[in-house]
Amino acid sequence: MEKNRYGHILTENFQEAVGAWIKNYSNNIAIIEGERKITYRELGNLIIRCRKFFFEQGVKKGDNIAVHMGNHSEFIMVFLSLVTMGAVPILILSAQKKNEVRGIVRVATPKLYIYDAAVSVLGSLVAEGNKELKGIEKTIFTSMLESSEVEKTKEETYKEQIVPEDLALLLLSGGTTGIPKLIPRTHGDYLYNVKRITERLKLTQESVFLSVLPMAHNFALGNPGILGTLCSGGTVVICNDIAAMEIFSLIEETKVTFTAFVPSILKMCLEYRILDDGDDISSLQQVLVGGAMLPEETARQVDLVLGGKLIQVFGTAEGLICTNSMDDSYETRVSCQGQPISEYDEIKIIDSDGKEVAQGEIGELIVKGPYTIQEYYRLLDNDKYFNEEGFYLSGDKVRKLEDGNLKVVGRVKEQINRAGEKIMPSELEELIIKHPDIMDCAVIGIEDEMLGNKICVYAVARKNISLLDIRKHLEEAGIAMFKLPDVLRLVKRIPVTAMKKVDKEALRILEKEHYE
Ligand code: J2J
Repeated sequence: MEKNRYGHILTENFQEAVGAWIKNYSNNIAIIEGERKITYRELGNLIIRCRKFFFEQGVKKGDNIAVHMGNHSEFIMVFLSLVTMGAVPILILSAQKKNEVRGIVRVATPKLYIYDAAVSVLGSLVAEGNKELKGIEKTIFTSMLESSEVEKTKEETYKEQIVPEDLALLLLSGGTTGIPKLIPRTHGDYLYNVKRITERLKLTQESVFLSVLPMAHNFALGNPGILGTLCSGGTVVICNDIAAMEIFSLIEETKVTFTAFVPSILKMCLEYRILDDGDDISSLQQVLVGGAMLPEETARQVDLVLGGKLIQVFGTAEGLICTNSMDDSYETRVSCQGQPISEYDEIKIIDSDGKEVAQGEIGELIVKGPYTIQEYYRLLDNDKYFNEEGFYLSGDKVRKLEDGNLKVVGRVKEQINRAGEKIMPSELEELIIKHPDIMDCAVIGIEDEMLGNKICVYAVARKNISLLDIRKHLEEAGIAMFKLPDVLRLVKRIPVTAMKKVDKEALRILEKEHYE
């Protein structure tokens, strides 16, 4: 049913699409990595070579292939080779470790595991004689791709027909607990998603994208990221060292026009730039920021300090993407995450009984649409995440503003219930970060027999600061008494996930292990 409904817009597949990019932009530079510049024509040849190698390894259409690599041009070759032959890459973040890999392998039973020098997880799993790895026939270290003898096979002999409904890739869910869930994205839906956000952000052949975030993540890969840049004939510049100095020098050297950050990386860049504005970053037009709550205080600095326009992206690997538009006013861009990229995205904001909330009220965002999944891959308890009508329950609390833009206020599960009063951590975090002695903070609810939840602030401070100081600061900001924090924990740093998002689950565990 649903396939038919969106059939008229989900028309593409990677085999034809990538072929067209290479043909249309053959002399443009597709990738810059250090001193190396790769044209689209060269990229095309590298993909053919890589595909032949995979074919010789017995890879066929429909095979799952674990890809566990850092930010290097080989990642792009491997990804494009696999999807153009109909094989299905499982994109594992390089920072993911044994436990996660083991869980993913168990569910997806990949035929090959491809890894590079940035990860060495499999080596240690093999050494342990791990049962879960029995399903994997082969492991491939990326240097094998370069040195292989692959000239014999004729490309045409294994060109399988691919249709838009075919599975193209498996992304990992952004959850911070346990084993990530696998997100099945099809050729048609993923390319539609890439195309819509590329149009929204008006990318062209002149676009130069600095890829800082892990390429295996949906944001850097396809929103618009690497694939949006390549489908526009632009250039992807690879950054494999997440350090502000490296980021700014690459922007100057390669005249980067846009990049994508999570808030923690943005903050690092802002702090650096305020101290050292030596690099010429005048080419920068757009700074995309998403993945986690961005305090307005930080958002307001972007245009001023970095010169490019802040574009907020509220995205999910499950599908739905909302983002600001280039023509949105400054006030809009700093205060919300804009609108869905497709007019076919059906969004509802519901209360805890599942009823839609009144305009302007906060509720949980649920969504159905042409590029949003209706089930996770091989998951038994899919019912937990989708309703009977096929809506994906995002677990995010949002508010629809009067102009139709969406504003994310936090995760449903993060809401603190203190003696019946409901508090969203983001409201406190936004205010606490304005305190001159606070460098970073995260608020969580901790269990309390009397109150249900207590409000606990984790903070990185410039100097010794007390709970009383924080409460005073919040009172001066005019906040309700019941929202004043009960506990302050000063820490050296706030823990982050493999995607460098604040890891509240890690804070909850820390709280249990250290303070209970
Ligand atoms: C607050 N929370 C946000 C935002 C995502 C582009 C950008 C991000 C992702 C991503 C992505 C947020 N403000 N601006 O895939 O293509 C939180 C929400 C959401 C979850 C999804 C993309 N943007 N989030 O972050 O699948 O809680 O995708 O449900 O990793 O991140 O995480 P993930």
